[in-house]
Amino acid sequence: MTRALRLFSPALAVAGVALFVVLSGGASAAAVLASGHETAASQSKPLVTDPRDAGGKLDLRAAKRLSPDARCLVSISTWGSWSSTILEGSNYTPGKNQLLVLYDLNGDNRPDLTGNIIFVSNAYFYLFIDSNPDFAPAGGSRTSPSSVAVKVCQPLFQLMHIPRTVRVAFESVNRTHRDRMPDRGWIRLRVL
Ligand SMILES: [Ca+2]
Ligand SMILES: [Ca+2]
Repeated sequence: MTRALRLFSPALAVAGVALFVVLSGGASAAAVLASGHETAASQSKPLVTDPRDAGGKLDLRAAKRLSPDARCLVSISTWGSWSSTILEGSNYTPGKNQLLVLYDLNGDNRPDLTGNIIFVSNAYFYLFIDSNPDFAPAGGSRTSPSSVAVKVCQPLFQLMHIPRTVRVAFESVNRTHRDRMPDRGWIRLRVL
């Protein structure tokens, strides 16, 4: 994990330039993108859909971008309804059930950052990155009994080089049930 390199720090500027070079060449990763490049016209349809393949309460169904702005407000929906308390945790630390946003920043098909969507209290959901207080949490809210919306790209504003596009995937853990959406590959989101 080299997340420290991507946080803004003048002393790490040289390392950041190296990362920028890596980010600029993601040709091999483009071949495995799940749903092609996002366009303004596609924002009314889901970014990705997923079958009823995992069981449990957090069986992922679809993700849809709700806003074209740089914070990337995305709703994540499941096949069944669930209580917000199922994602209860504390600040930065998830409970035993998890709803995750994975970020591949450099195109190597491995997550560079992991966001946990955690129910904190009342109606408040937050997206916390890697249990790391250096990333300010992004807000979220329920959009239906079977969905939650979070500002997926907002934490990336704290990176030294904000990517123009980012590859994301979603994962859930509910008891023994695990799901990934898409099952393989990534969804490309336009940030800037
Ligand atoms: Ca599923
Ligand atoms: Ca799946």
